[in-house]
Amino acid sequence: MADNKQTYDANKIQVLEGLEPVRKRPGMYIGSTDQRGLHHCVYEIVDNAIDEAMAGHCDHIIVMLHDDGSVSVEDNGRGIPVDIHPKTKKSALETVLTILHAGGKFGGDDSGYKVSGGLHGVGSSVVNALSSYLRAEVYREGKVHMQEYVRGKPKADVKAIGKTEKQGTKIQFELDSQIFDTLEMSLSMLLAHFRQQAYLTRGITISVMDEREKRPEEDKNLPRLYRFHFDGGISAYVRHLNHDKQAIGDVIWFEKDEKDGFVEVAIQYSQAFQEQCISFANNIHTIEGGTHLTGFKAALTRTINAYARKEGILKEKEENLTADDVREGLAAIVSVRLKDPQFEGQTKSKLGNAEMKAAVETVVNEKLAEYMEEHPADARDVVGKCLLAARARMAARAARDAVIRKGALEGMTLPGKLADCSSKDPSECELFIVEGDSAGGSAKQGRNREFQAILPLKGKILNVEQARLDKMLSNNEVKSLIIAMGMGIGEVKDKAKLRYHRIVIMTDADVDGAHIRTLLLTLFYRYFPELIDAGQLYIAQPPLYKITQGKQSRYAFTDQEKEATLKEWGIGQADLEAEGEGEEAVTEEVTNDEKLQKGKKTKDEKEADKPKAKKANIQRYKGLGEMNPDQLWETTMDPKGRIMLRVMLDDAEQADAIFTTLMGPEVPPRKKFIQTHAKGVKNLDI
Ligand code: 2B7
Repeated sequence: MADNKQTYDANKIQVLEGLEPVRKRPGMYIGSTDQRGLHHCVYEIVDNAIDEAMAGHCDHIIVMLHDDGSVSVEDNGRGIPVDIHPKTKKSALETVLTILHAGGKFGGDDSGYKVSGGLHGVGSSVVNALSSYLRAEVYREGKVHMQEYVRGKPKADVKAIGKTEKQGTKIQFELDSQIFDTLEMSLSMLLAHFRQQAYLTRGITISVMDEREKRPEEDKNLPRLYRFHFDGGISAYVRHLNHDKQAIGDVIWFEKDEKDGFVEVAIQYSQAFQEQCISFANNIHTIEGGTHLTGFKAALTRTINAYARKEGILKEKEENLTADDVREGLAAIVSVRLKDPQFEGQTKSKLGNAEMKAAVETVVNEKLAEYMEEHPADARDVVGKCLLAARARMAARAARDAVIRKGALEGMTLPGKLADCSSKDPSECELFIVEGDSAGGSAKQGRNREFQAILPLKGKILNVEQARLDKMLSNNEVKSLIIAMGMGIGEVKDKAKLRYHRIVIMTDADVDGAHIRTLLLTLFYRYFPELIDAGQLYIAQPPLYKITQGKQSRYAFTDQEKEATLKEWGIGQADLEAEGEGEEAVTEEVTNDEKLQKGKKTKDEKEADKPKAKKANIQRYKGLGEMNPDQLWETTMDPKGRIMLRVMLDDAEQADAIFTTLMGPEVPPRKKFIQTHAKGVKNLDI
């Protein structure tokens, strides 16, 4: 009896846990308190609406970014119940929003594993805890019910505030500046997520509206209204992934309920070389893959080999196609739903449930074989593509082996133009990849040689999107970079040997610089994605302007910052030197000697020393080489003052689409991209 009582109490305590722990350790619940965590909160609320949709009660979700900084999410589901819950003596609505681990208790029908998201319904209370204000409205049985909260605490009981014909739930919340480092949402990142979620739940509509007056730089050119609706679900997703590639056959789609979970797969081949397999467990993007993906790959290899043998396309003496061969040019979505997903790995984005390997394998073996039987023409084209990949692989391997054997990488001495740092502890070392010798010179003199290494690259590097590994390795710029990084590439890659834990791309703020940056990003995205996943790749942000007035001067990193400074210092057009040369006053070019002489004052700095009434001057930096080493250090390289963008692959397939468009062999889509984005290119230097 005593035991029983204890268990009962323990259960009760667990069920009734309040929200204090969430505010104390927000990272435990939402991962982080940076922008990612901020977005995560929006996703948690939307996940509940998606669950309601997956239960078959809701088909439209509206997400709004309001001008006051709040976000609202509305669905047309059944509405969260508002009647009093017997245990908590509070309304179900209040219970869902104020009690941790209350999730699932009000699910009504036991929908089992048909859930999205990671927090299983505790998400709403977590978001409530982290919001300085939250307002819930429930439209149910003809009435509007409402409750407001401040930092998770109800201001009053739920009350009926009016009548309505509507059904559903609306939650509006303002995340708490006491908790988050930033409150600025990135529309582009939210959109990528909602688009993905809409693909995964076919038939639902997710509308997104951005009503903010002040928008972050990256959102400035985006429309304010979006509507994601895909009747084709993940088939449409695959079609989207291949939209500018040359497809081979139709999208192959199938789904099946297995005893351990639900499996849905869509695949389509194209003439591309790269593969794109994106996997999900309960709508969560499993970036690191896991058992479901392993099962998929195994079944794909097995089924295609079996078919090729049976049809005599693969001769008796020929070797089997490898797993890599059957994935060249493959776009695939693997989506599973299961009761108790276990997420493992560095970023908790790898599915660990062993039973899902067999589940996916069984379904794909059965359904893919069936499809190939029924569509022999497509099946032959697919096998043909895989055979081509196999032949290319064998040829490339021979070539690459020769390159590697010749010692192109291993045991090769560091490239001569690398100015290495003195520290040998990779965790504190940084490698700056700099465009051109003159910028390289400034960087070499300006750096802290203790932990910063400089690798100047000359001119255009190879476009790796269109080259195979063996050709890539014969390109000197690429080779220098790979040797400098020290971790090898392809089959001989070993991340433990990476010599710098931060890799920084530092290019000019002009069109050439942007091109080189894209080429480098393509190289990293295709061949070193683990560095991007680990957050070790950065883009340096050199200033665009230096504004000087009298003795004071300031750097501006964007046009907005420049304008703000001019305003703050009361500088009008008339106060600028060298008027009449377009919008900005252009100063004389700084000579090379001045650039390279460390510490020596540049002409305009000397000018600035002279007492002058109000005359002001704007120096526009066209390239890194125009900055003297001190300036480059102070503005761009000094860890204390610099701003660097971390390259992230939150939206890997979007990046893939951009790389394919910009770097791939097809000209028309590239032209289109450049035209539609040309407006966004500022400071176009021609
Ligand atoms: C596990 C908890 C969180 N819930 C319900 C019912 C409907 C419902 C919800 C929701 C986000 C923003 C607008 C069930 C489930 C709570 O119990 S949560 N709709 N939408 C939502 O949060 N949207 C429900 C059974 C019968 N009637 C209603």
